[in-house]
Amino acid sequence: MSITAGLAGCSGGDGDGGGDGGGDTDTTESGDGETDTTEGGDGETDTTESGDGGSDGGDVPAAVEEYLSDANQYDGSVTDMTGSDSVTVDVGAGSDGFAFAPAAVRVSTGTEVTWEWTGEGGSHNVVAEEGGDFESELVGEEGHTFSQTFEETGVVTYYCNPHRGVGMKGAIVVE
Ligand SMILES: [Cu+2]
Repeated sequence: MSITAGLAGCSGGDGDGGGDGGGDTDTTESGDGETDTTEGGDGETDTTESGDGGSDGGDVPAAVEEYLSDANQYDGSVTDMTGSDSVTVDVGAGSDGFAFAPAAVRVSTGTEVTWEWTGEGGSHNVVAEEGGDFESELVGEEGHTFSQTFEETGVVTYYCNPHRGVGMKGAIVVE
């Protein structure tokens, strides 16, 4: 019972409202039980909804959240690119060219990620911080590319060496 109540509380306003209603009509407790069963159905709907919400924001690994807290072009979400064989990340994005875009991407294992230089913001490189071991050339020309294929699940964080201090950082979530 207490576990169910806890879950209902987590699912938000709907759960609370249902709980209150049940409390008012305590006299017919068996009736409440049936109502609760119905609410369980609602709960499933809520679970689906919170799952969607999770993909948008709640699913961001803490390591990504923390690493990108001061990153340019990071809006708090991880761009879902799972299911794509190849994914492109711009190098030199944003108004000043000191950003990776998207700053955070979610990919499936075996995905080839290609960083593509925009030519903006001077010379950049792509250097693994944690979860990977790679370092690209330091170049500024538009159209330069650097690719890595990620075979293992986990979080890979990386940065541009010259612009790390101004927030040119990114992350890849491999799942
Ligand atoms: Cu840079």
